[in-house]
Amino acid sequence: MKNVCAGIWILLIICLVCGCSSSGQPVRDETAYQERPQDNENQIVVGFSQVGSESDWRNANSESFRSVFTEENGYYLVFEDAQQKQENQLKAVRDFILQEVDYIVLDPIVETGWDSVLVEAKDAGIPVIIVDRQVKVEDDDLYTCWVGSDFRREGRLAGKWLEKYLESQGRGKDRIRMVTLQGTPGSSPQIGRTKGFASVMKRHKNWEMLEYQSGDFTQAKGQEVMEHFLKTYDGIDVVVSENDNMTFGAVEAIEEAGLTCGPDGDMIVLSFDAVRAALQAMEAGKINADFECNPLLGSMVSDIIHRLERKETVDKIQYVDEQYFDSDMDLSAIMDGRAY
Ligand code: GZL
Repeated sequence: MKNVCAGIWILLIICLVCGCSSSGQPVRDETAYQERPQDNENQIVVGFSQVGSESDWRNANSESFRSVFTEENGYYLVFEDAQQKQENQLKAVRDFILQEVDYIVLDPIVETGWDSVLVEAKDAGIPVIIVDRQVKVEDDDLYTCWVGSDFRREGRLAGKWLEKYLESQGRGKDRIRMVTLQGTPGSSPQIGRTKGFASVMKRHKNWEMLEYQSGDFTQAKGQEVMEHFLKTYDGIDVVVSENDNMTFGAVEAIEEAGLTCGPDGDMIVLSFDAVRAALQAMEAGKINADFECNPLLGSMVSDIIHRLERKETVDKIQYVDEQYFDSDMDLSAIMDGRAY
């Protein structure tokens, strides 16, 4: 293993001298800075640039890395929370290069803007593994592989579920007025879920998408956007919300407006992620269906790194298994068996 002590100490001294911690700067996860081992030779040093901590999904995703990339498992994890700012991720990757980590793991907040920093990592001979969201780069050889969800499939599944549900309610030919709370603009889950659902919607002339607006995957923004939709449009039939935290905000706004949602409500709510709190909200009758996005990527990435350590090849694209849930299912049994 590359001895990263010198690089890290230089970086730490630079930080101390220039006082680089101010609001909006990358938030270092102090737990990642466990007592630095005298010698990293026996540890695989991994630099992980995480999007932020904007959602329940994100927290489960971060935990899946922290719980796998431990000293006991032979790793030294340098965890950087970018607070949903791409410039913080670019800085984090350059820090990792300075520290001469053995691997860089990047969850890119949006798909574009990564070419130059990935060229720098390649020139430094550091393999980059992309997780969760995807990058759009000129040369796909700039990263070793990608692990995550099929976001378009998630969107298609939501559209197909709605088709069946409306038919079952005798509303297959009704005029259906919809709104969509989108995720972070330009992120793979936003692009994929929007396009996937739209590929089903175009089969239905009676479905009308009144407006798309980004709630940036957060609960607060989701509530704000839903309040705007409720003020602007009468008779919304369906709310498509591209993650559970925006859904929690949307439900708040709907109920504060004196309306109801879910299987017995004024409007149908379709959500994405299927975190525990959302399944509990579904059990309480607030959400009709939730399309899972599996955050448990840590062990998959660790397996990839071990294969790379053994000089084995790895698949370029690796999807995680996912399903969906709706209010007709035995949700308490499902929740008992789930890690998040
Ligand atoms: C999807 C992930 C998204 C989740 C949101 O893989 O990137 O980001 O759907 C999270 O909850 O904020």
